[in-house]
Order: sequence, then structure tokens, then C-alpha cells
Amino acid sequence: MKDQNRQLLSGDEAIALAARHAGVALGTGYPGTPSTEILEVFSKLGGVAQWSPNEKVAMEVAIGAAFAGARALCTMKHVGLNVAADPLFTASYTGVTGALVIVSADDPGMASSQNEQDNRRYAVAAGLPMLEPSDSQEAYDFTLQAIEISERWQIPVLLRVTTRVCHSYTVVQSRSDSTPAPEASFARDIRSRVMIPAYARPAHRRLRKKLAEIQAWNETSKLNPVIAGSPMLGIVASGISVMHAREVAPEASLLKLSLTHPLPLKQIEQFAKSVQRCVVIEEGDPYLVDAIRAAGVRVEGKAEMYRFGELDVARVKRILNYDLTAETSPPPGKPPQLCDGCQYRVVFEALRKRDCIVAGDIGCYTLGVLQPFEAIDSCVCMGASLGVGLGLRHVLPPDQARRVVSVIGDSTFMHTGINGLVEMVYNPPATGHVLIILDNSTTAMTGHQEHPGTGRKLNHEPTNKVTLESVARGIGVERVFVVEPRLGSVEFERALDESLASGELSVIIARRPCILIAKELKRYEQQCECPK
Ligand SMILES: Cc1ncc(C[n+]2csc(CCOP(=O)(O)OP(=O)(O)O)c2C)c(N)n1
Ligand code: SF4
Repeated sequence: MKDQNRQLLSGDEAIALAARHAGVALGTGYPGTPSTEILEVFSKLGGVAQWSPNEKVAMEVAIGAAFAGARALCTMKHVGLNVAADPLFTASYTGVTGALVIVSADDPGMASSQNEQDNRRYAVAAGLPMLEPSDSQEAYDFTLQAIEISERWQIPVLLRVTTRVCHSYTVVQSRSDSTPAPEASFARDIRSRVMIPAYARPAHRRLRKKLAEIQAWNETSKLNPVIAGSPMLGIVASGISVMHAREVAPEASLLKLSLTHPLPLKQIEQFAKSVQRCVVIEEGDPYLVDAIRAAGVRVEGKAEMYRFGELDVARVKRILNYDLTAETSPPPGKPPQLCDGCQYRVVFEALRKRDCIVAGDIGCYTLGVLQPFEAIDSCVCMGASLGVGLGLRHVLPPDQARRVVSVIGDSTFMHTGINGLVEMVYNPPATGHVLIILDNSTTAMTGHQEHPGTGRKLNHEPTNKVTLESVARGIGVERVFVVEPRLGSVEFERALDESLASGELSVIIARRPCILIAKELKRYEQQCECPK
């Protein structure tokens, strides 16, 4: 008979399922590979999930829910945690009344990101317990475990996953024995929740005490099992590296770390002493090895060359064999391209023709950097197109400054572009500035998610719409153009020429839905019975 509780799931799906089983009252986040599917699946399973305009807001909404005693989940990709770092660092002081699980989905190897930062460092810097699953079963189990730790110590917990764990499918046996979710109810606790210095100082001490308690608990918890093997070779690993290590050296003794902050250092020391050679296998930064060595425990790490990109079986074999010879790089694949018929093509052709200096941003449109356009001159992080464009305008000689344009997508504008627009109005460059918002009615890059400008919620049901032109005018830009970038139409080019020549502040909203969601948009419109 088929066991209904056994399913083949990705890590993302497993987190969503566990959150549902644990009665998580609210899931918040902002899309970003490889985390996006968590909230989408959580919503499909009947959970209440919502996209926020950015990760900082998502984190704050989740903190509010956890202050109210509910179980909350907040998801984002690794760079999202930079945006959410401000509330994160103080939420560890305030603590929570219910549970707060923060998923950081890291992207070693940068399959779909602008950097490969290792967010395990955030757990240390912000003072958060951190769990690192190595497959979907653990993604499920550790989500439940994170809720338990969060409720027991009243502290937010970081669930740190990586691309391979998020997107690989393994069997998950689900449980039905998790503790029932508490009802949300407000209990006043001013000293814990209001971080004026007088209350924050003791809060910091409380946090350190909690972490010391969690560390002591972690030393004997079942979360960091030793898999007995040869006394000649011991491996310490966490996350996906556990899988690679098992495959390369099945005979080795293995200390499999799961709660990787605060680390069970006594247990690690004991393990290291029990084997002749002890090697730490970890992807990304030397986080584990640095912490273990700082505690005076002698272990081997990996050579610097293995810090870059994902680990795999072949690379772990090389690490264990002290192999420092050059690695062969895989043959270059076909570079990605804007879709045929993409509405952005017209925009980039026009910018290139005018030799504009383009401060770009992150989204599908970043592909405008590649041939045949090569029409983007910078791309730093989400929302940076405005600030960078303004900086260029401020210092370049006027003949160059007048050619500077910032280009941003609609979702990215809602995310952190709005702040840049406020800066543009507040500190206008002498030559003015031109902002182009590419409004394709979706967050295309991460798989077509909704955002505040689409007028639809995460599950595509209608909601209030934040209109780009109202925002631009409301912030104080007088010259706002709304045009449709279409092949054969001069509308966009005319608005661009007028804006560049004016020497004033201009916003051009280039509005045309992404062709890949044309069908869905029609369906949503038909379903929507509300007045337009
Ligand atoms: C801080 C941060 N969060 C999330 C992401 C993932 N991400 C990159 S671009 C983007 C939004 C793209 O949407 P939009 O600006 O509308 O451009 P489109 O892809 O639709 O052209 C997202 C969510 C990221 N790179 N950085
Ligand atoms: S998905 Fe949409 S926005 Fe992205 S390149 Fe294709 S058509 Fe353009």
C-alpha cells in the first residue's frame, strides 16, 4: 500500500510542506532563485503567503507576526538577507514570542546571482542559531526543528540552504506529531520589543546567554551525528557537502553537523582527536574550519581554489587528495538572450544608437549587456541603477553626464528603486537625469511573480495596485512619460530624446507586458470581476 506520508520533494517543497504541517500562520518573502518556490508551494498547499516589495519589509512583517505569538516563515535568496540585515540584527535582540524561521537560500557558484556570498557568516554576526539541511528530508525536519528552537529560546532561527538542496528531489517522510501552533495574541512586553539603548543593552546580554545555552544543548543534541568509520580519516561536513563526502569516502568517519551556529565545539574536538586525519569539507567560505581552528582544534581545510563555485564529488576527491592542479572548466554553454520579440529589445537598440551611458539593474533586462546590444554599463545590486546613475551624472563632464540613463525593471523599482527616485528628486544633478522603468507587469527573471505594481497577490488574486506613474509624480517628478515600446513605433525614442535634451528630471515608463505571460494575464483579467 502506498504510504501517503512519503513523497519525492525538492528541498524548497519540503520546507513549504513542513511549514504547512507546523501551522505557520504567515509566509513572507521576496522572490529570488533558489528560494522562490518555497512560498509558491506553501500557498498552493493552503498556507497564507505573500510577496513583499523587498526582503526588509518581508522580514519586518514576519517579525510582527512572531511578536504576536504566531509561527512565521520568511524566505529569500542570499543577497536578500543583505537588504533585510537591518531588522535581522535587532530581531535577535528583541527575540520573538512565537516562532520565526528565516530561510536564506544561498547560491554557491552563482547559477543565478550577482555574487556567491556565504550567509553562514550572518548567523554569527547577527547572533542566530542556524540549521543546514543536506537533503529534502532534512529540509523538512529542520524546518520543524527550527520552529521548536525558535519557540523554546524565543529567538529567530536561520535555515540556511543552498541551490542543490533547494532544487534536488529526494524522498521525504512527513510527520503528523508537530506541536500545535499557538493562537496569535498580543502580550505587551515593552522592554523586550522597544530597542532604545536602555532596553537594548540587557537584550544583547540576554541574546548571548541564549546562544550559550543553545551551544551547550547542541553539544549533546542528536542533530550532529557521528557516522562511525575508519579511524584513519575523519570528515567534518554540513549541508550538501555531507552528500559529496559520503560518496567520495564512504569508509571515513563522518561528523555531520546540522546546527552549525553555535557550533558544538567540544564534540568536534573529541571527533578530531579520535581520527588520524581530520578534514573539514565545506562549500564556499572557510566558515567551519575558521571557527574550529579558532577553538584550538587541529583540522585540515580546503585550498583557496575550492572556495569558488559549488563543490561536487570530483572536487571533494581532489580536496582529500591534496590536488592543487588546475581544474578543467566546463565548455561554455550558449549565453542566455532576451527572448525573440521581447519588448526590451527596442529600448536597448535606442540606448545603443544614442551611445547612452547606462546604469543598469537586475532582471531579465540585464541581458541587454550582451550582444547584439551591449547597452548596459553597470549592474551592482537591486535598485542600484538610480544611485549609480546619479553619481555618474554628478561628476562626469556635462557632455558625458547628459548621456547617463538609469534603467530598472518594475519589480526592482518597487523593491529598492523607489528610494533612488527619492534621492533623484532630493539631490538632482545639474544636468537632470533620465530614469527608464521597464514595466512588463511581472517579475520575469525569477519565474514571473507578482509584485505591488501588478495589482495581484502571490496567488494571482486581485489586490490594490501601486501605480508607477502615481509614485513618480507623488515623489515629485514632473516629466513622466508612459509609452509602449514596440517595433515600428517611435513613441519610446521620442520620449527618450525629449528627456535627454531637457536637462531636467524625467521618468519614462516603458510599459508592455512580457510576451511569456500574455495568456496568463488574459486569464487573470477574465477571472477578475472587480471594476477596472
Ligand atoms: C536582493 C535581491 N533579491 C532578489 C533578487 C533576485 N532578483 C533578481 S532581479 C529580480 C527582479 C526582476 O524583476 P523586474 O525588475 O521586474 O525585471 P524583469 O525580470 O521582469 O525584467 C529578482 C527578484 C536579487 N538579485 N537580489
Ligand atoms: S521573459 Fe519576458 S521580459 Fe524576460 S526576456 Fe523574455 S520576453 Fe523579455
